[in-house]
Amino acid sequence: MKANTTSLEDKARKILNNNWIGNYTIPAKGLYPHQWSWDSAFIMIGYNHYDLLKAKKELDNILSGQWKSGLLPHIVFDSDAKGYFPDPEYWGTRSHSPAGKITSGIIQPPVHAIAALRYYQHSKDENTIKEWFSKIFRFHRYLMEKRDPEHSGFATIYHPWESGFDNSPRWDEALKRITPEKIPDYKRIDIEHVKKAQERPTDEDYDKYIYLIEIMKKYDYDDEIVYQKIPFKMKDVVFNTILYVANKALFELSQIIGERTNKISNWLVLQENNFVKQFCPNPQEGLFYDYDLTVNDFVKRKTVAALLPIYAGFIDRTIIENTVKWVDHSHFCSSGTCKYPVIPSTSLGESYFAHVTYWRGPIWINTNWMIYQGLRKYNFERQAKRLRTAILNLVRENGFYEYFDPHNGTGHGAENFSWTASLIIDLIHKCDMMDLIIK
Ligand code: 9WN
Repeated sequence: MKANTTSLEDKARKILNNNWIGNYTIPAKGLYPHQWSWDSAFIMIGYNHYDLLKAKKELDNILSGQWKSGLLPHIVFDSDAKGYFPDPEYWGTRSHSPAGKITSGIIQPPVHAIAALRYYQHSKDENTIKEWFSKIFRFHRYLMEKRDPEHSGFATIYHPWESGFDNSPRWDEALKRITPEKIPDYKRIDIEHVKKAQERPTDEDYDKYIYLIEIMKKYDYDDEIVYQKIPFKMKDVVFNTILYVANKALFELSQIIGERTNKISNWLVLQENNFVKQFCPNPQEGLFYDYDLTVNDFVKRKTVAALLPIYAGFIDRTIIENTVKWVDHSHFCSSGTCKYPVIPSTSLGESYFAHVTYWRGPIWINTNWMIYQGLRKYNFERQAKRLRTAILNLVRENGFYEYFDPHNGTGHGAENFSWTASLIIDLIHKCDMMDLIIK
């Protein structure tokens, strides 16, 4: 049966319109009243299909929060909006934030170059790409240099929030080793905005999140010192998969505007040479793992992150065939107890799987959007088609939620979530522009 995609797209556009607040789009009303970094890039990918002015403003605004060092903060705060903790003043970033802006002091995965290239493919607007290029380049240089003193080719994250997968089981062992010393009194607001507190991270998680920020504040976000002092130091496999795809996109942008590109080409070669060694201890298993620098070991957790390098598109097909066996596995919802064959954030077969708890089990649309594209890059057409149809059905039948229970598809977290809406628009259009660049 042919899906009725028109009305789904109308609904998605309406959500984006309602979350648009003048210069950018909030992720969702209530829970997230500011602008988030990787959200803005995902959101822009939806706008690229029908409103290029909004797409441009979205990226302009997130880039306006960039620090001198090149760091692109994970939140650019709306000074009028109340009701989110940690609030703008908590971060102590006034001396780093550009004039007139207040930002957080940590990063998120660098989806921006990918979104900017899509913008160009739709608009052919070279002038805007010229404006953006140097900013995005400075962010990538910050990641490839300041966040990689080991010259591995991969950025290190200092905080679970930097991964965008906040309370994923991938971070459990590392967080277990951390005992927060002095942390300020604070009040969580997030749990007031969801059906059940169980949908969000625990208070113990939050104490650790705050403790890690306290350390960064203490050293005034100085990368060299933070690198020495911070007890959470991860080569995050998803962050670095995205960084690779984004470096590819940045290279394309440089060609469009005639910039010199040696640095970017060198980054790509380094990443291609080292990726499997860094993240895949057993190519026969086909799973990719984060690497914890504090203990020098892989974090062997079966989550969607372990499948995500398919999105990079350059890894040997022989390894990726093993990865795709997991996409076809009942523990990742291809069959069995799940209503929709959409990949959950954690394998159903693991003790740490939790069906409605944020990044510990529920389905997220952005991860599936990346895997869909990865499947297409390798011509796994059957799996790609099945996944795309199932994602569209899941959202059509359950609403544009932040995340979904993999067993029955019910929505959880924030309702009318922006990146769910924007990526559904992109999926309706079959992510067609992406295929032009990444082979
Ligand atoms: C902390 C905005 C963000 C997403 C993250 C998601 C969640 C924030 C929070 O919301 O994180 O940054 O308060 O839980 O985990 O991926 O960017 O949508």
